[in-house]
Amino acid sequence: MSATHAPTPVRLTAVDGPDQPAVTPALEALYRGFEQELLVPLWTEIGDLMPAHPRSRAVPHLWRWEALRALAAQAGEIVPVGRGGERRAIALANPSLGGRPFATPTLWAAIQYLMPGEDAPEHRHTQHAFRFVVEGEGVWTVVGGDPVPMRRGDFLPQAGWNWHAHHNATAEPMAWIDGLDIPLQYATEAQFFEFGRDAISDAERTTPDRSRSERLWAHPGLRPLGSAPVTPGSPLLAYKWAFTDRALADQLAVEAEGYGGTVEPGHAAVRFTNPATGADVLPTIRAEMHRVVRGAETAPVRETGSSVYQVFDGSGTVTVGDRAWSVTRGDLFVVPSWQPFSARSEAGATDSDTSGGALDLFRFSDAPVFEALRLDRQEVTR
Ligand code: 1HN
Repeated sequence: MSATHAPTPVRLTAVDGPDQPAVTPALEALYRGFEQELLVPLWTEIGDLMPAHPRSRAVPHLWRWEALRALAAQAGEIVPVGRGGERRAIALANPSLGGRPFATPTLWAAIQYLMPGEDAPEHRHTQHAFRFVVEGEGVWTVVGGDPVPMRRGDFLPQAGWNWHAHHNATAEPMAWIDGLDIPLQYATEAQFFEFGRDAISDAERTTPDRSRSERLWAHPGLRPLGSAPVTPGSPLLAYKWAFTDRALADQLAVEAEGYGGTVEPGHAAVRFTNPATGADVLPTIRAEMHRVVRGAETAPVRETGSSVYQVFDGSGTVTVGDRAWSVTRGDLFVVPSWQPFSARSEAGATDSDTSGGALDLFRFSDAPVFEALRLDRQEVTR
C-alpha cells in the first residue's frame, strides 16, 4: 500500500507561564514561521511531552464475558474462518484509543471462537502471543507441528515467529482469549508476517492429552538435556490449570500455617515463567494468576505499564482508578499505566464458582518491556 503523506499542520499557541513570552505580533510571526518550516519549540510542548507522572491515553474499562461470548457465537454462525482474515478473533477496543483494536497502548486482547471441526489456518508473525482458556475445551493449537490441547484454566504462550494453527476436534464450539503485543509492535514498525500451509497434516490433527513441549519441559526443576529452546519465549507451550491451582492452594495453606508465602494476607499469586530461564514467558508480556480468598481485599497498587485482567473464577469488586465494578467469571477489564488497582473477593449474585469462594484473576501485562527499559515503578497507594 502506498500513501502520500500530506504535511502535518503545525498549529502553535502561546502558553502561560512566568517566563513565557508575551503574545505580540512579533511572537505570532515567529510561530507562523515555525509552522511554515515544520518546527516545534519545546517551550509550548513540554507539559505534554514530560508530564510529572504517567498520564495514560487509555482509560479503565470493563467488558462483560456474557456479551462477548454471545457476539462471538453470532460471528461463528455468520463469519467463516480462513485465509485472509485468519482468525475469528474480536478485540477489545479501549474507548479512548480512537476505535483501534487496542485494549491498552501496548496490548491486544480478544475473544476467539472456533466452531466444531473448524481449522484456523497456519501462519506466523513476530508478535508475541498467548491463549488463556476461561471455559470449555476441544481445541488443539498446533505450534511448530506440536498439537497442544486447550482446556479451562490452561495458559498457552506462543512466542513470535512460531508457526501456529488451531483445530477444533470436537462437536462443540469453543471460545478463549488471545493476548498479543500488537499495539506495541505496531509502534515499533518492525513486524513481519507469513502465511503457512493451507491445511495441517493428519498427524497434526491427532489430539494427544499432552504436547511434546509439556512432556519435555513441564517437570518442575528438571531441564531436559537433549532439548534447547528455539524461540525467544518459553519452550513450554501449555501451563495446565491443575499445576496453577495447586500452586495457589499450597501457597495459601503455607500462609495458614503461619509461614507467609503469599503476596499479602489472603492473596496468593504466581507468575508463569520460562522453565529454561526463569524469566517471563514472553519477551514483551508477563502473565500471572492471582487468588484472593473470600472476604480479603488487596492493597491498592499502581504501576507503570498496563494490564488486562480476566476473572477466572469467583466474584467480587475490582477498583481501577476512579472506577469500580462488580465482576464475575470471564469478565475482562483494563488497568492503564499508573492507575491504582485493588480487588475484593465477595459472594456474587451469579456464583457458580468452584474456587471455594476465592476470586481468581488472570492477569497479563507489558511489564517485561518496562523492566528492560528501566521504566518499571510500583507504589502502594494506601
Ligand atoms: C493470531 O494469529 C491469533 O493465532 C489470534 O490465534 C489473534 C490477532 C492479530 C493477528 C494475529 C491466533 C491474532 C492473530
